[in-house]
Amino acid sequence: MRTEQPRTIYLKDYQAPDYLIDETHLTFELHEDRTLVHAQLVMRRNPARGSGLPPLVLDGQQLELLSIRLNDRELGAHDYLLDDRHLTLQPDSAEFVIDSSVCIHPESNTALEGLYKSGKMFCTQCEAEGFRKITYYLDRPDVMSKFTTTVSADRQRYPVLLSNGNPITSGSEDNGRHWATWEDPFRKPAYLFALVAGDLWCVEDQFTTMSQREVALRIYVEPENLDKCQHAMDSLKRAMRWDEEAYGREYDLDIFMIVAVNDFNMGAMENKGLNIFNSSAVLAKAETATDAAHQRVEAIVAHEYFHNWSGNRVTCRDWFQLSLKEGFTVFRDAGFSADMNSPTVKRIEDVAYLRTHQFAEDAGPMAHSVRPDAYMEISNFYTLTVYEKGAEVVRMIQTLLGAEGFRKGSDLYFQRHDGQAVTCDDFVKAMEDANGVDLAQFKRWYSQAGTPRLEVGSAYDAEAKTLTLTFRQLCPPSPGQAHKEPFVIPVDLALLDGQGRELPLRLAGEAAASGTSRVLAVNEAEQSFTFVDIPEQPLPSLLRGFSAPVKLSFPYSRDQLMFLMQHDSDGFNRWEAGQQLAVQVLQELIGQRQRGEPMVLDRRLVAALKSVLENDGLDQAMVAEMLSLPGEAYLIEISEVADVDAIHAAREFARRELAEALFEPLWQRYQANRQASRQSAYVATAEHFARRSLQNIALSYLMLSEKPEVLEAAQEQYREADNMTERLAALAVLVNSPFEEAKAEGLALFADRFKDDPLVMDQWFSVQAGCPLPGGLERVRALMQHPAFTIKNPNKVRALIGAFANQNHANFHRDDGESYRFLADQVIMLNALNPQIAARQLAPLTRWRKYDLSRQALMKAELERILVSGSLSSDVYEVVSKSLA
Ligand code: 0A1
Ligand code: ZN
Repeated sequence: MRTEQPRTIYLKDYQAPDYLIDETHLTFELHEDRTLVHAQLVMRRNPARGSGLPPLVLDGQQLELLSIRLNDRELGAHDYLLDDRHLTLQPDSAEFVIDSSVCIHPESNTALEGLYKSGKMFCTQCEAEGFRKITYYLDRPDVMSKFTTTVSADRQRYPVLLSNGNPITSGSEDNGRHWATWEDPFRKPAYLFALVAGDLWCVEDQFTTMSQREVALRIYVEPENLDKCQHAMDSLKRAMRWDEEAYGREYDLDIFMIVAVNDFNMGAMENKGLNIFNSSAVLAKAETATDAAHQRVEAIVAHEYFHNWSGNRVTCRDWFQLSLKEGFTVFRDAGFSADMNSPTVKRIEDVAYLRTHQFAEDAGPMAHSVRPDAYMEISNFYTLTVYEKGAEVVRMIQTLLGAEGFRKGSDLYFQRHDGQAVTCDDFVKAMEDANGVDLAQFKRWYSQAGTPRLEVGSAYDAEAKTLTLTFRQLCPPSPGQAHKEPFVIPVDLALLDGQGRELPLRLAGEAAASGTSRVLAVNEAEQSFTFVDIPEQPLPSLLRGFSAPVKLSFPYSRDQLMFLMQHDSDGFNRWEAGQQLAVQVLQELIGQRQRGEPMVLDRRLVAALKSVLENDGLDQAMVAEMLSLPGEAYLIEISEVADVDAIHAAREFARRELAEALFEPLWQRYQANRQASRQSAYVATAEHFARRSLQNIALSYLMLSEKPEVLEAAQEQYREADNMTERLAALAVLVNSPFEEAKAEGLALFADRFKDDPLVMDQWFSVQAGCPLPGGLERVRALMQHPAFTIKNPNKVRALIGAFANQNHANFHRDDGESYRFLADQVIMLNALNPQIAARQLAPLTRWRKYDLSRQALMKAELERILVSGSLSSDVYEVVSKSLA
């Protein structure tokens, strides 16, 4: 916490460290009321920085210094400078050893950064700058050191003592305490350090690597969760095999451990050999976790595992390079999930998420490039832009180079930079060198923020049999970047004839046609491409698979979109055509509503979804995706000024009309799938996910009919389901329905059954927080008093406050501003407890420019109130001040 304004750190100021730390020897004495940390650092002058001996400036925060030695000399207060962020001393030789002892207080650490307690266990979170809350250190990712760690604690309370690397020795003391020493043979930055101590049980397995080494796999949990680890373990083994096959990456230690903790700011953390997970990202079994949760566990387990190469073996030089590891690793985990499930469905989900949330970030006051060039608080830059857009940038490189060229590039990258801390430029350079290409212009994706718009026009010349596509790209200004240079935009496309067949593609000037789909690299502000030998006016299928993170516009008519929905050979674009059709129809309804006219649904949307529902040849997951109307958040994102009430009313109206018109086919699909669910036990496979997702979306439409047979079906599904996917979906439709009695009964039964399972109670909170019926704020306030709620647990905050502010648009944007006031109150409270979570919960208020003037004023007033509310963390200060600027 601070009163002065936080400093801005700039990429252009980067300098290599003055000193290096070759070895780090840590000893932790864990006690209930304090922890003693002794650190021995074997250091030397960085030869790359010249020969003099500048002062050594160690990072350290919230540490009580007990003693410090330089070589064998105990230093007194006059030998060093100490402030609340640094300890500065003067080395007298190029090689030296520092010994420090500090006292810290994990037992009262509510920020969950550094060493803290989650329930009864000790654990750490050091990325990005948490290690400086553990000991005095050069806490920056380009300082890599070999760590040995000894942990000592009470044997009864903390029978399990873990750290990175391999266990070396352990022993007991007479006083009821015991200790263990771990050694990590790989040099690593401090942000990858981890320690865990607790009464943990583990599920064990083994993996044989591609060079036949045996690796012990362990997932540590509290005893009540032992039965929820199998899915994560299976996912881990699949991920290890996949990384060998897809990237040639083998695991490198003899043991790989995952620990589940209940209190965690993010999803999980890739600490070397000792991944620490938010329990929500590792625990899953049919009865307590939905299909979506199972898929999230599979993806996050893989993500953290993949970091062992993209992040740990090759790490970041500085935090501006965060996307080097995060964008690449998200890209890698997406490839894995695509291969394990349905690639098209995975792509649809990722794109829907990106367009709704990352595009909004890119258009807001916190917009930044994939490689930012300035920050106040690095924790604020674990963003959708760095992660999700960063992954899109890597994906575009692959699209431009082809799968083989990309693999050559990644092989070169890992080989060239193993053991180093490098930059996004180094990554791109490896791609260039392995393929003999120049990606200089492409690199603007790393430095320019904002979402480019790509406007495409087409002109068919029937006489010359040519089709000319004209591309115009423009990227709106973003904070600090008024003008943007043209991007390289890979546009994957095909041209479809009247039967929906792909035409052979030959560009003017080319000797012969090659293939029926191809990638054009659009790299100028305005540019045309002419295809020859085109026998009839074709319909272009553009940006297939969403080949670039841009806002595409092409003047498709609704009939053309319906044609693409049926015929496009690119599955993603079939879905996309349906979404665009729905957007057009919904925007028309929104307009009618705003003008006070009766809303009239374009029946073409009904016809289109009817044929989707009746198409037995379509993958059920695709049917479910195509039935899902664009979400309110997406409709808000694409509005100039978002009229939340009209958006909500129009979408609900469309859903009701569709439910009525399509009742029969929905009911058939529902019953067939529910029947199949009844007949087979739960399995977490793509086919079963697909079946249940169609079943549940059908139920949510059917329920709008308010017919007694549907209510009965929902209640039956709720009571009889053997899995959380069906049970929660049934609860959600009850909660969102007018059947007060059924709703109250469902909620009470659920809470009673799952009151002791915090992750299930999170889902119970979320379903209610997201309910758009009037009175949402009052319901959320009441739920905050529920015994299962605590503001100190980030999952609870996200489940209740986050779900309300981010998903319940109708209630969050009520016109008296009371929900804004509520959110600001929570942010002020969280600021003192957990700044990272406080800053994240703020996001919906920062989007004030999207709304009408009256709401803008109300939202800004709350931001201003936060700004003057007292000692703000750098996390909250940065977000509030930038969003008011
Ligand atoms: N590197 C982790 C994410 C992570 C980042 C910061 C954290 O604490 C502030 C925790 C986790 C990942 O990408 O999975
Ligand atoms: Zn990551």
